[in-house]
Amino acid sequence: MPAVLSRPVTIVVFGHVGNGKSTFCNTLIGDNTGLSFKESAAAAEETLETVGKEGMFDGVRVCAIDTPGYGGAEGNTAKHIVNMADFIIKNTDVQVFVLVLNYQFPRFDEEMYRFFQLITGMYPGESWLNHLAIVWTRYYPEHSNDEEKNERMKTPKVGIRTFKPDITDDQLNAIPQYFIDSKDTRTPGNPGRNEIAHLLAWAVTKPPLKTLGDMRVKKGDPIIEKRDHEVAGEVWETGYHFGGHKYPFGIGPRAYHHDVHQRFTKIFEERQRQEYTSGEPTYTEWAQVRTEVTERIIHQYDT
Ligand SMILES: Nc1nc2c(ncn2[C@@H]2O[C@H](COP(=O)(O)OP(=O)(O)OP(=O)(O)O)[C@@H](O)[C@H]2O)c(=O)[nH]1
Ligand SMILES: [Mg+2]
Repeated sequence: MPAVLSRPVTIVVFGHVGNGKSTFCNTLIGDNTGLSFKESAAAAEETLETVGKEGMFDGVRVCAIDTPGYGGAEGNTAKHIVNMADFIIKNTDVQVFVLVLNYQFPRFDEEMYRFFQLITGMYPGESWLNHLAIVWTRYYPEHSNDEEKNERMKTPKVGIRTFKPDITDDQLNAIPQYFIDSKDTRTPGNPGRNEIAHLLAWAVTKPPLKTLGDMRVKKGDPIIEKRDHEVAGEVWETGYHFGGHKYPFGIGPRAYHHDVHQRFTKIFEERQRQEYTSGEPTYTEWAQVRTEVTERIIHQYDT
């Protein structure tokens, strides 16, 4: 057996919630049942713990480390991220990081920058970006073309340049990008498998990244310290209700027996305020959480 196979190629898989990290990890370790790493069902059942598992992909030993996705509803609290950082820091075999992006919904946002900062903080003496690859999931070749593919490939480049403005074009172009549809990559002969084989051939050449060993996530790392809700206030709407329809007050048919004055209160609550150990708080978008309706009969007709 070649020396290179005596230990598994060790890969950390990260990216936004639901982009297909766990599914990809299962493919990487040759688990066609999809049971090794918990894949989310239609609605959501996210990976919350960082887990590493070993298996084989076409004769290559692989250790895949699955992480909780960024941007989860509430699962991704500081606790899970600290766990993940701890797990990765202690694993001195990590060779490469794979960022999983969704071909159907490309994005590289602020949350991603924090993840990049976090990883940068783990490998102080290393240019870990040389150990980074991109895997695009939900890539359906029959519904795409080269132009679109090239557009997609710019997304992480633009993002990474924003994160690290002094990165050169050559460095950015050296970050390999692969395209798969995880629904098919478990079928032998699928082009996605070829992409993964290329990814592994690249990963195998990367020596393990050197961490600071038992380094703890230090103050100044972008870890969420505090998270709380802020309430924006309330928006009031009054209306008139008849036969299941709503009309602005004063317009609409008169009810046969009674008019009902209905007051809708839309409560625009909740944006989340997050405070990082490193500095400024950030906010999520305002989200409307509920509508309250109160009713009062304002006129009772004689029958
Ligand atoms: N068609 C298609 N579906 C995919 C692909 N990758 C993932 N999915 C589906 O997307 C859903 C989410 O996949 P997961 O692997 O659980 O995603 P995840 O990134 O691990 O999600 P979290 O753990 O919640 O962050 C599952 O229903 C997968 O079957 C893909 O390449 N093509
Ligand atoms: Mg998952």
